[in-house]
Amino acid sequence: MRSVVAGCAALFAVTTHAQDAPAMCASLATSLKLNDTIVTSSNPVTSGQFMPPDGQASQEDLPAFCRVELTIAPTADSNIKTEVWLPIASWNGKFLAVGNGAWAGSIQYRALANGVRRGYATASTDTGHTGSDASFAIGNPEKLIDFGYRAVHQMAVQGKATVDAFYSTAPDYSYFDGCSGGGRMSFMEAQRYPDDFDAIIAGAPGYDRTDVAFQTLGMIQATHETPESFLEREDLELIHNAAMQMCDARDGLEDRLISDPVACDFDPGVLQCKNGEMGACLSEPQVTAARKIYSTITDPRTGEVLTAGMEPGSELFWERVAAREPHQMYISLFQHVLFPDEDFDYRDLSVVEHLDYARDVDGGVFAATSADLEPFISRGGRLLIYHGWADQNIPPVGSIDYYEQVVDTLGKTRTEEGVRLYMVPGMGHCGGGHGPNEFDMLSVLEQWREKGQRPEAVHATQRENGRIVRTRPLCPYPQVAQYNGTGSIDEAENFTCAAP
Ligand SMILES: [Ca+2]
Repeated sequence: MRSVVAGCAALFAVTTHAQDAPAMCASLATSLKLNDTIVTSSNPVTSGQFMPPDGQASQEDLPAFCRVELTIAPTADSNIKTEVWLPIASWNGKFLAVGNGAWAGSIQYRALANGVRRGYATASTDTGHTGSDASFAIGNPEKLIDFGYRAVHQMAVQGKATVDAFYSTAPDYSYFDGCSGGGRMSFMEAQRYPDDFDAIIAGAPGYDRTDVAFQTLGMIQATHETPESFLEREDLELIHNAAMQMCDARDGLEDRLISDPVACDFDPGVLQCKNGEMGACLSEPQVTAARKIYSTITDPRTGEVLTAGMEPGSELFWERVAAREPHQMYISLFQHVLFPDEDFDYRDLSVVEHLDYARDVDGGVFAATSADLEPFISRGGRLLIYHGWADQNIPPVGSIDYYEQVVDTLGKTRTEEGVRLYMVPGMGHCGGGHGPNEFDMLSVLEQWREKGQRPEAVHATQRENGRIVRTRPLCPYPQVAQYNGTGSIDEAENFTCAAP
């Protein structure tokens, strides 16, 4: 009987809230009191279209929501812009915060829109600066810390308080979803602030940006070693086709996907031109450059592996890192943060000369490398990691390395309780590529955290020109999708997740 009464009261409260919500939303501008935070504005937004103020793409088909703009300043040098979008009639009772790629520097309006469409009270932050490189960091150490980890934590704390103030109740669950730089934020939250979120998605986590920068800039060093070293688009296609030819069938099925690239030891030396051969072959300097891109990068003084290289199947994306000019995100790390010196030339970068210094300056501001997730998991925290095998920006094996470190630290049972890793064959950096790359990890995460259903196979879809051309299960590491032997190889139901 009590539950029926409580249910009626809750229904009444929600109905009343929807009617009063626009006025309630506007009043937050003066009534909402948050630590170290100014409520810049609070306005109801009617359903339909929202045009972001900074030139980002218009967002359509939105429900009515309350748009709260916060300026958070935990230090005198801080200026953390954060928006919280609160669905007025369609709230699902949950809070979702979203991450940013690269150096952040802008509110993620598309992700905010996606969140409120699905019913979440959704938050995004610019992490304390505007602009897409790290020049903000020069002379602003507190802003660097805001970017490194403090802004996302503040977004979690102030965002949840905003939810509580608007709906008069705390969210039932709080989630974080980020990819690339956002995946680094995901790791940072799970490691540093285990109370902020109930469960977290980390896509292509760039959790060790400083070490990876040596690898990524090492790739462009390799393709500029000599004038003959450069790999043109047709060379990348040549290498890609040879890698696919050798590695595709190794996983037991010829399907233009390499399900376990690490198991295929492809050597681009097979493409080296022989005795005056021209055309579809590589020069010796090109072979050397390609080998370096596939290789792990190590500290020659100690033999320590900094990070793995690229995997067979990723070659068509190499022109983003081994291009004419260095990858802006990674060169900005050295030019604006670590040295800083705007004239710093990537050709001068050396592990022996610069690694210790760079790690020292990083000092954990960027590096989210702690494998001790016990505080997070012991309060029910769940971490779902995914990474495309054809990622060119962040070596995919890094995600496996981290998973294994957690296993070493917490044991297999505890790790499986709180962490799941999905390697995605053929997918590039946070998407794209030539494999099934559409999947709904947020729903998977919710089933896990809220219903206790540990994720197994995750349904993934591949489209070409809007049409579904293939479905395939993604499998929790170390399992891979294996063909059952009958039926279409383009349909997920004909595959089973099993150990390779
Ligand atoms: Ca295959």
